[in-house]
Amino acid sequence: MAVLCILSCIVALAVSSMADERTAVVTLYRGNEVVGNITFLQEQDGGAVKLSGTVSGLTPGKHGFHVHEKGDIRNDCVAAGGHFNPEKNTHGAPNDTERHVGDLGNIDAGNNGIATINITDNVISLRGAHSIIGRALVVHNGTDDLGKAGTEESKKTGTAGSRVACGVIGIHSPVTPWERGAATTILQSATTVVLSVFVVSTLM
Ligand SMILES: [Cu+2]
Ligand SMILES: [Zn+2]
Repeated sequence: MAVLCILSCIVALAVSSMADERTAVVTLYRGNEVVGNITFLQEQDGGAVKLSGTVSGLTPGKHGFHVHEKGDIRNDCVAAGGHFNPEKNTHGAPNDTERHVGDLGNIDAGNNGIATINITDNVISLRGAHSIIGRALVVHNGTDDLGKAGTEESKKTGTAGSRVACGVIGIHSPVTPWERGAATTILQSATTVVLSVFVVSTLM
């Protein structure tokens, strides 16, 4: 019976952690041209989000990289509005305690104009109040000064200049509805445990 219980718990844990994993995706455009693709992975609720992908066609060097508040990329990304800032903080670096949720710092393009993105961030999320789903990812022409230049503009935008590429962050997986009530989630977990006990006992 103890073995049965351990086995079913392992199955239940595996199933529920798989159910918690979410991925989002963004295709970045410069005008009509696709210049980048970035994937966002959040393995569990409240966990860090890992960004991976590339952006091409950039001038060599650092480029400001933020989540902006609106999923509207018209007018060369200007319609995306300001940095996603639900906590009404001042602009900062990714590792600062005082930062916009959307502040992802800079990406660095090589001499070939390609930036490889490999970022882990603990503030953006694929769920809840910090969810970036449906908002815009923007790459700037200039370097984000991370709010340290001592000007009003620096504390607001990082003085990163014009917007050279952007795209709307969307759901990739799972394809089932992402926002459910807590009751549904608890019911689902309970169903998973009951089902796995049933499956394991059938197997034995
Ligand atoms: Cu920006
Ligand atoms: Zn900001």
